[in-house]
Amino acid sequence: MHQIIILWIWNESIDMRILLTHGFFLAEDPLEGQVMKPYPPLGLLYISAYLDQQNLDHDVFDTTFRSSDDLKAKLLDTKPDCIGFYANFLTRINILRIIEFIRQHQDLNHIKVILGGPDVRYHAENYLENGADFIVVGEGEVTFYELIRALESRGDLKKIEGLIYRLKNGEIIRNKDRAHLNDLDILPFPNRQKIDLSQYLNTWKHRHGYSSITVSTQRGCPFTCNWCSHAVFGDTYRRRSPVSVVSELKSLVETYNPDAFWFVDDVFTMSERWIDQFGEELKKQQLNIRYECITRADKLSETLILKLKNTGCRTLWIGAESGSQHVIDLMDRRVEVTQVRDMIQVAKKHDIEAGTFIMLGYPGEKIEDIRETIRHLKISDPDTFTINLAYPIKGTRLYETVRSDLQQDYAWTKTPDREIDFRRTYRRIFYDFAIRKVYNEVYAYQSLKRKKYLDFMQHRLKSMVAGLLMQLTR
Ligand code: B12
Ligand code: SF4
Repeated sequence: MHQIIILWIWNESIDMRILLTHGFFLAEDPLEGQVMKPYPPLGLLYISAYLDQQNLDHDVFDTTFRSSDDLKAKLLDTKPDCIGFYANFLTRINILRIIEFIRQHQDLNHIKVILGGPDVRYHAENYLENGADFIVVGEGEVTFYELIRALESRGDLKKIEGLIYRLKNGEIIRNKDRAHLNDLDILPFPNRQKIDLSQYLNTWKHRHGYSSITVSTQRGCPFTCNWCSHAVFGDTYRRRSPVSVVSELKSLVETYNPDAFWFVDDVFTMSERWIDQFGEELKKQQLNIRYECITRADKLSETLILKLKNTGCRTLWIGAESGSQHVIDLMDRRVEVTQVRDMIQVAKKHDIEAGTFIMLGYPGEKIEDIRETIRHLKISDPDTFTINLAYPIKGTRLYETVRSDLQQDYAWTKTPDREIDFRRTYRRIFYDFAIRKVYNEVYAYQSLKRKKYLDFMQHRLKSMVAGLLMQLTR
């Protein structure tokens, strides 16, 4: 009898009640509310699918269409044993507030708080100091699962790769990094049935006239762009098989029938062979889709663009970030601006909507470079483009470059990285006008080309005013 009791104590393990969530509240974010292109947190749904595969019961609370009060009410109502957050730098502030709520609430402060996602690798210490218990760096599926099992059975935390945590004496333990998953096909498809995907589809349809679902086919990017965060998937390039991808697409069409897909991959055309096999598999499984993807001009050719078109690509985003080769080189983007122009033109020639991204305010960029960017946009004439101000994400080479020039009052708990300022070539306000100048100058040019004279005049006027303000504030 004695022996049985000892054995029972030895094996004692508790089932943890797990809640997976994130801290993005669409209605509380005016900027994202303007764009209104919400997508579910795919990484979280990958974790959820993996837990299901391992028969680990859990709940997912998708915050996108809810409020922070809803999440707090959910916590008070269910009192989980552990909560897993997806964190990026934009959601950090919301997540810290929720953690504070958990820590201050008597009924909740037992909860083990686990964080993963792109923001946590380089801010692990900060998060631990602000109430988190565990930080999962890199790919989260296996690490999160092993952590839960270890917590349930009081297992050895030291053995869990990819984990950072704090001992009672305050010492921070950083376990060995977990090796990247080589075979992505072993992962189950994201657990979209755990959330109400129709809210996303309806929002898209209502606002943009079509619905869209995200799918991930690759992990990692071996390129070197200085401002880009590689905190999760590193510099590798790993890809699912076309068979697996097409099977997922097919099941999504059968379940949700979206109008389009967005491949969230960093460089969709990294391998032409993969695109060929993808095309063959779509034919084999008799699937017609329409999709949008992102790539680099040096990973494109006219032949490849035609192949993309044949597989259903309707919008192709080709990154350049600047129209000035000098700035592109400073960014270590490793692409020729002329290639970008050519590929935008070729995509348009084949009736694929071409988009491009522009970043202003990169260290070393001068007013002449901004003029070059305007010229570049006029020549390449993309169907759509976005402009943002360069900001340093911790862990990137850009961050290291501007580290000593960061604004003094940068408060990690209150400032998302995109608001961090550093000493730039010109004053901060100059760039607000520069962004307006670029948009309006290019829109004016495009309006004239399309014989929309009234639009031309309006944009031209705005461009002139913005140019004047640039001169006054530089
Ligand atoms: C698609 C995408 C978007 C889409 C959709 C966002 C969404 N809801 O999914 C849109 C356009 C809306 C978007 C917006 C933004 N994005 Co974005 N986006 C991406 C992109 C290209 C793919 C994301 C993705 O689905 N990846 C695939 C999944 C499987 O990976 P994952 O989410 O990282 O998940 C893994 C791990 O992080 C971890 N994990 C994830 N969640 C959890 C939870 C727990 C508990 C644990 C333990 C582990 C864990 O395990 C997962 C599986 O291995 C990434 C780049 C990239 N390659 O990942 C950038 C990226 C995530 N975005 C980024 C940024 C900066 C933004 C914005 C802040 C930009 C802005 N507007 O200023 C906004 C934030 C919006 C928001 N709502 O939070 C940065 C994040 C940098 C950082 N350190 O925070 C990235 C990394 C781009 C980059 N290289 O710089 N984005
Ligand atoms: S910007 Fe794109 S190509 Fe450059 S490193 Fe990031 S993911 Fe790779």
